[in-house]
Amino acid sequence: MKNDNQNLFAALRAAFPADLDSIAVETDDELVYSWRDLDRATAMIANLFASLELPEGSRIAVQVEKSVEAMMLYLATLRAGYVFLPLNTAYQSAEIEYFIGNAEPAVVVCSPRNFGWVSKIAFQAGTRNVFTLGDDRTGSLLERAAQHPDRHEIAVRRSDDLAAILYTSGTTGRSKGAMLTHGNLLSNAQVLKDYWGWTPGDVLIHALPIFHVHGLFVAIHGALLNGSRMIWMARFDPKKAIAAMSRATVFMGVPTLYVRMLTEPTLTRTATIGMRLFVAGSAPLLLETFNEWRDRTGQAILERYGMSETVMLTSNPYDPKDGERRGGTVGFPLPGVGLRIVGDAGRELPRGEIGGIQVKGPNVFKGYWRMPEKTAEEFTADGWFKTGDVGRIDERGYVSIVGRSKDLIISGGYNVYPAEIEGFINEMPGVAESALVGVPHPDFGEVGVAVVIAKPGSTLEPEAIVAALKARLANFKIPKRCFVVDELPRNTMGKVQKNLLRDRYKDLFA
Ligand code: MLC
Ligand code: AMP
Repeated sequence: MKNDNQNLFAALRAAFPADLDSIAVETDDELVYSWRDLDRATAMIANLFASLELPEGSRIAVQVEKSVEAMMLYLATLRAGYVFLPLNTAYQSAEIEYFIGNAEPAVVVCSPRNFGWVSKIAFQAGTRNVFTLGDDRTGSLLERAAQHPDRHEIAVRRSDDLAAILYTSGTTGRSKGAMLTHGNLLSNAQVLKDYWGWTPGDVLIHALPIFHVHGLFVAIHGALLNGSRMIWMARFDPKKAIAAMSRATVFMGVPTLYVRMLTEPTLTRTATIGMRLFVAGSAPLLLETFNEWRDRTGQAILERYGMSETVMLTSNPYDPKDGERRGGTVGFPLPGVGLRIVGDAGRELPRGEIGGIQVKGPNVFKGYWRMPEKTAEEFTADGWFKTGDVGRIDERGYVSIVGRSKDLIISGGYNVYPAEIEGFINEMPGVAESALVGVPHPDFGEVGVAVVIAKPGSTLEPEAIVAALKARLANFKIPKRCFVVDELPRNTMGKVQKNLLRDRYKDLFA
C-alpha cells in the first residue's frame, strides 16, 4: 500500500519493533515503558488535542521537567499534526512571556508548580488551553488524556509542514523562532541513522534535556527510528551514566558531560567495553577532552556540529573506511548537506582558508516565525544559510570551527547572547554601560563575565547586579563573575573591544 503521509511520527511509528510489548524506555528510577505504552499514550494525548478542535498549524508550547511523559507529549503533538514548541525549564516569566506572546500557542503545558504564573501569561496572550504535567506522571494533561481512546489515526502531513519551532536568541533584538518541518527532521534523522551505523539491538543512554535539538531530535529520533531502547535519565549524573554503559551501546552529550565523566574513577575501558558510539556536540569539544577520553576508554568520541536552524550539519566519520575521527574538527558535511566557506566579499574561499560557514540541504529550516526580513537577512541570494559560525575545511575535507561571527557564548551547551544580558544590566539604576564576554571554564567550557561601568556619581555593587539578574533570567545566563570598572577598552571607532576583555579575564577560572 502506498503511504503518502510525510508526518515524522508516521516514520518513527513504522520503526517500532514488531513485538510492541518489548521495552522501549527504562528510567533510572526503574520504570519501564513498552512500545505499546508509547503508542497508546501518544494516541490518547493526540485524541485529547483533536477534541479541542485546534486550528491547523496550532503551536503547543511546553515547559515541563524531563520525563518519559514529556517525550510522549512531543510525539503526540507530531502525531496530531500540530507544532511543538519546547521551552527550557530554566526560563523565567519575562522569557516565557515573550515566547508565548510571539508564538501565540493554542495550548500551553507547564509544570504543576508553575501553573499560577504560566497560566496567567498564557491566558493574557489568548491561549485557551493550559495543562499541567509533572515529572511524576501527575497533572491535568494526563488526567484529561486518560478519558480519550488509545487508538489514533496519525494526522497526514506534508514534508513541508511545520513540526516544531525552536527559539534561538538573536545577537540583536529578540529571540527568533526557527521553523522546522517534518521533512527537515525526518531527512536528518534518516541520514544520521545510516551515517552513525544504528543497528538493531542498540541501546541509547538519554541524559540530555529535551528542549533543544540535541536531546529532543538527535537523541530521540535516533533511537526511535531504529526501534532502539532508551535508558532515560531525568538528570545527568556522571556516576549513573557510567554505570548504565554496561547495558547500553550509544551515548550522546555536550562536552561538559564528558568532562564530568572524566572526573570519575569508574570511567575505564572495562566500563565502556560494550559501548560502540560516543557522540559530542552543541559546543566545542576540547582536543584535551577528546585525547583524555581515548586514553581512558580506548574510544574516540565522534564530534558533530549542528544548530537549531539546521539540525545536524557535519559529523566525524563513524565507519573507519570513511576516515579517522579527528579531535578538534567536526568532520565532514553529512550526506545531502552542502557546506561552503565564504569570505567577506561573499565569495567561496579555497580549502584551508578561514571564513563564514554557509550551508544548504533538506535539513535547513523554513525560516524564522513571523520574521520574513530576519529570514531574508540570514540567507544568501542563492539560498545558502549563513550559520554565523566561522571555520575552515582542511585538505582532507574535515571542517573545523574556529570562531563565531555572532556574539554568542556557549556555556555547558546552552547559548547565552551577550546582547540580551547587557540589555538587562544597562537598564539597572546607576549603570552607564556593560559588556558580557565569554571566558574559558573547566566545567562549562565557556562562561559569561560581566564588566560594568557606573554612571558618574553612582556606586554599583557587583553582587547586587548578579542578584538582580537572577531574579529575571534563566540561571545558565547569569554571569559567573561581575566586575565594576572605570572604563571599557575601545577601538578608534569607539566600539568596545571584547577581545581585550576576554584576554584580561581569560585565566579567571583556570
Ligand atoms: C547549569 N548551570 C550552568 C549551566 N547549567 N551555568 C552555566 N552554563 C550551564 N550550561 C548552573 C546553574 O545556573 C546553577 O547555578 C548551577 O549550575 C547548578 O545548576 P544545575 O541545573 O543543577 O546544573 P547541572 O544539572 O549540573 O547542569 C549542567 C549540565 C546542563 C551541563 C548538565 O547545563 C545541561 O544539561 N546542558 C546541556 C545543554 C544542551 O542539551 N544543549 C544542547 C543544545 S542543542 P547557581 O548559581 O544557580 O547554583 C544545540 C545544537 C547542537 O546546541 O548542535 O546540538
Ligand atoms: P543552537 O542555536 O543552540 O542550536 O546552537 C548552535 C551553535 O552551537 C552553532 O551555531 C555552533 O556555534 C555551536 N555548535 C554546535 N555544535 C558544535 C561543535 N561541535 N563545535 C563547536 N560549536 C558547535
